[in-house]
Amino acid sequence: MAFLEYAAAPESASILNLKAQYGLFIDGEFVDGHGDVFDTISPATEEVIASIAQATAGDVDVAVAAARRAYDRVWSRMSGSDRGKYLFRIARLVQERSRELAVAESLDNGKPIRETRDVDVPLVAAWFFYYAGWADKLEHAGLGPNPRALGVAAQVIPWNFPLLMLAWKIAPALAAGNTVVIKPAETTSLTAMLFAEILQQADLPAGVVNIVTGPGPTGQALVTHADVNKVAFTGSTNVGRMIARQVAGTQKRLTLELGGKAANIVFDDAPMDQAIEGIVNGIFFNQGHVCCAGSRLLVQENVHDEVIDRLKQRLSTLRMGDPLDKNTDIGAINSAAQLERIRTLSDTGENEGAERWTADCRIPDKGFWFAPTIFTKVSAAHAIAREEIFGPVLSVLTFRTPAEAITKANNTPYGLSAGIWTEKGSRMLALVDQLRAGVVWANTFNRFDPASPFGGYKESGYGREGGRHGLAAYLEASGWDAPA
Ligand code: TAP
Repeated sequence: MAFLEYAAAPESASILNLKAQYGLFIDGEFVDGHGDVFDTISPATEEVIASIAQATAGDVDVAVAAARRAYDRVWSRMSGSDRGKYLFRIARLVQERSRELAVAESLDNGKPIRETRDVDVPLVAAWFFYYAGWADKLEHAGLGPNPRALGVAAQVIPWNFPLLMLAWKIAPALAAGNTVVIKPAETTSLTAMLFAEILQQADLPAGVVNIVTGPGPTGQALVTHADVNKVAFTGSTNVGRMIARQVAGTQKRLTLELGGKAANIVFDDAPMDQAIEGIVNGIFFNQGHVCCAGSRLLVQENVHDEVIDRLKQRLSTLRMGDPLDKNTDIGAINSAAQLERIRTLSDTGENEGAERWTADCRIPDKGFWFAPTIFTKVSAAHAIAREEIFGPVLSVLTFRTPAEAITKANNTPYGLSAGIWTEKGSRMLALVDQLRAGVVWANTFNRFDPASPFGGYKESGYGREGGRHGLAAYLEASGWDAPA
């Protein structure tokens, strides 16, 4: 059955009022910068959306100096309640411009408009509302009686949730009293530019947030800058390792949110209708470009065939196609490079002996697409069971006993998240204690809330984002009593 459809660009794109070219956002203004420009394209059509400035090391210098000035002269002297007012204002402006932000994010990233409209953008607003509430209550965060801001925070984010990752970084940093220089990923800088417009609308004092666009070396210039007090990085484990080496022995504090290879564990007593939806959401939400994606399905042996049959049926009803069409379930892969990585790892899976299933589909001529894929007969030694694919590819392994499920789930260098599907509350609690994962979902998956801390164990990084734990990353705290 053919389930992939690609519609012509719908009208929703017309609500955007984009500029042909975006500069850097430094000291409250868009400036040209001293580097080249690069094109940001729609991954669904490969059409150029806008061109964006590439910050040089000199531009990064200017941005850090602006953030330092804003910290010394304005932000560090402002009361928490006044800082909170700015954050509330930003949250409300995000809500006001939510439709536009959702369309721009889908256009630039390739993710379906239903997700940007219902998940990404509402969560961006929720993050600013949540941390706005903390700005005048820091002494109650359990971080000691008089927690102080660190100073200038350098933040580098990936392309999979461009605006949401920006909110996860900027909201707690500002609430805690820091100023920011942030670098979005090269392929998804567009919504950061719209966010800069929102900062101007909110009258945020100049220099409190600065946005430097460009590729990896721009990020490197930022995180290695001598006048930065804090580095917060979300991205691949390899780049995270490099940054940790560069930051070691300096004044900078560091938090890392890195990769994952989560186990989604389905027991034979699971509420099966919910579990099937949870597996689909776990790995096919956002085309699998999710650090906490449930990319390893661990299914109890006696229900393996039933689960796989039902999954195939469910996937055959999904629509892959135009990200701006609200009937689309699965959008485009973010870049040609990421598509190549997904293809290579999937081919390796097949060559190593796993069984590949892909639903019948028609792939558009233009753009970057990868049909949802399931691999069965996967063993723990296979590359597709070990390496993060970061795409719509599910690797299925089996287990017989809970102990075997735990062993297999923990058999990964990563430790970001995990899922459990069972009717037994006692089993959930026992497993949660034994799973080496920062977040464990039970009978649900991919749920996010600003009040809930998120972060990894092992090679998935360190530090937590979200909740009052997330404030700790941006405060010099004394008398820290670890929040329960
Ligand atoms: P990376 O290649 O690591 O890129 C992340 C960011 O770092 C991008 O802005 C990138 O710039 C920049 N960068 C690249 N080289 C750098 C360097 N030497 N110094 C400083 N910055 C540098 O990862 P990605 O491909 O964008 O994202 C996918 C990875 O991120 C996956 O492994 C995924 O699991 C992880 N991720 C983790 C989380 C959490 S919360 N744990 C969330 C999302 C993604 P350019 O993109 O412009 O090159």
